Amino acid sequence: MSKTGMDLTRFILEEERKYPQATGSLSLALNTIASACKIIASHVRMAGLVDILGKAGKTNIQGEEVQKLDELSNEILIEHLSDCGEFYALASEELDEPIFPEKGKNGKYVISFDPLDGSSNIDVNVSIGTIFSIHKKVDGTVNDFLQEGYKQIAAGYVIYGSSTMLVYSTGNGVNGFTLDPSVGMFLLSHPDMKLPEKGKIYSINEANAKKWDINGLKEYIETLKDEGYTVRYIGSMVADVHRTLIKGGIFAYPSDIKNKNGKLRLLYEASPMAFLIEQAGGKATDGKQDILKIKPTDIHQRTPVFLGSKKEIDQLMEFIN
Ligand code: AHM
Ligand code: MG
Repeated sequence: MSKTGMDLTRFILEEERKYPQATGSLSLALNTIASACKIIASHVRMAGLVDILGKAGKTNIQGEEVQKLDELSNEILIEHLSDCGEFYALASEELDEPIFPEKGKNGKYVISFDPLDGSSNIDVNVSIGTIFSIHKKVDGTVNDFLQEGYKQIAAGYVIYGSSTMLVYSTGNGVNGFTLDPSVGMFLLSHPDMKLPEKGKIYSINEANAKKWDINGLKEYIETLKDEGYTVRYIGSMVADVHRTLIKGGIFAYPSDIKNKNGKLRLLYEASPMAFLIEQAGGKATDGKQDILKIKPTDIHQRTPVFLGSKKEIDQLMEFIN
């Protein structure tokens, strides 16, 4: 029977039933993320009214302090994830150090997240998103976060676009759910997402081309042009990766002479997206090795990112290595 239309909570429970030893911890964790992101989505929908209702740092017409949307999203996630008791520790792009919530003392998992990625796009009404990555707690120290991406228990993102979608994987394929705003439920709209073997789009900030320091990268991009590819670059990783997941092709944020490790963060941007792309049949590399094999040394470390359809990534590797 097709599961299309099934609501996320039921889908998560049905997945859990496949594992008789499951305790329900991961299901609660995933449902908590979904709930927090629904609240973030409702704030994102109001973003255009900020000038009317009050600007960040000022008070709104109710006399309340208006927060920046990325800070607000961070607080919403911290509050929900801390309260659910399943997370021993939380690491956020917005925080220098991880948080160890009181209620998560017995939690089995740690989570890294980017609460509102691409937030420079808010002012122009372009899609933004939340990205998350879950690992098992191993020793209760910062090492819990410094595990390779292939050890992720679950990873996903929520895109706040023309509709709000939650896309996630627990290592058993990738499924996408669209928020039905009339009932406030995420419904399965994109079951078992798979990238095409080859796409027609490349996505890279080509304005940086003169600074790229990777031999062969410019030639590779020129070859794609000769082969009839088109370019799409939103500048919002969630949106660019979401399109790549559906239409294939390549998304890249390489290193350059100024940013030796690129711009994107390994733990809560590159690694969860690489997990999803690989689960959907694509590939993800830093140009030398599989992103999921990188052993992190720092919570906020950066990495070059190349991800997408097999054909494009294989061809890229021939050019740059
Ligand atoms: P942010 O976490 O500060 O929002 O920055 C990350 C964003 C990504 O969403 C996007 O892929 C990238 O920055 C775009 O960078 P650029 O404007 O340099 O092309
Ligand atoms: Mg970000």
